[in-house]
Amino acid sequence: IKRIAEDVRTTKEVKFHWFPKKITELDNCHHLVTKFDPDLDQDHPFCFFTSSGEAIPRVEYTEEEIGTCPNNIPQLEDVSRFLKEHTGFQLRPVAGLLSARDFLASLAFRVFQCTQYIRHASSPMHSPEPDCVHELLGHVPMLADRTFAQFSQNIGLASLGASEEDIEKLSTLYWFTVEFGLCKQGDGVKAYGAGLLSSYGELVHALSDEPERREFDPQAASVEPYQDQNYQSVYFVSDSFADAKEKLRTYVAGIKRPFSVRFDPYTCSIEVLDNP
Ligand code: NLE
Ligand code: FE2
Repeated sequence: IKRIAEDVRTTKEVKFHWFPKKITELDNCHHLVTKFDPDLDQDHPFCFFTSSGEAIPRVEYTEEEIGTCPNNIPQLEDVSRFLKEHTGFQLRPVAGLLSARDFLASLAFRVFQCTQYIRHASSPMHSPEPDCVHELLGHVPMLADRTFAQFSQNIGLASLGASEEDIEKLSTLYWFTVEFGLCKQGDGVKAYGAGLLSSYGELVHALSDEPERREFDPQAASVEPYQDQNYQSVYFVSDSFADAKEKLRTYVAGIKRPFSVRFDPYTCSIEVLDNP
């Protein structure tokens, strides 16, 4: 195995998509697909991506916004510090929905790009777009679990330099696990997907008799059509996080890339290795 050149090309001149190799290069990974609708009475400027190391600016939420959550809305900076102590994941603020490639790339560095605005008080039970209720009630508790954190990072690592087609599959896989996954626990089935944990409406639906529930299979989940405006009609059920991680490993091994990647936790950077 030898290290390959900085511009990441193989000797056969196969080109592939640029990807960040250092955590600071995530500053180039904040391309928004949609922006939060600014007509929802926003007088605080929600911040965009900040360079690594900078504290996440605090937001003063209005009384109506605080009323959507009980008591208070935690600040991303405080939550990020907590998470970093537990699994090394940290949060970065982002102003809307990111491109799948950019979002997944950040996971490779254990960075979770997180919205800071809150859904409108008139629809607390479900929001089609991510907001801080979704991030804080849905993603953050899960990212504090070691196995789950590793699972999330592994999806990110698999996405680096991947083809458009594989990015689409990996983000669909992410959708049916990290966002809308179910998992067996004892004799029951529980939700672990963030989109369920932050939406009381969909949580009840997911565990009712209405939708179809299938055993988790990454190959199938990566091509299953999904619903991003309404409740899902299909959910995938994992045996355990460890089992999901194992299945993901097999799936990822089947993705063709002319190189392999390894995360170096000492430098928070990606080592790119030529395939033997
Ligand atoms: N539907 C979720 C919620 O209401 O919190 C958000 C999903 C974001 C992908
Ligand atoms: Fe999410």
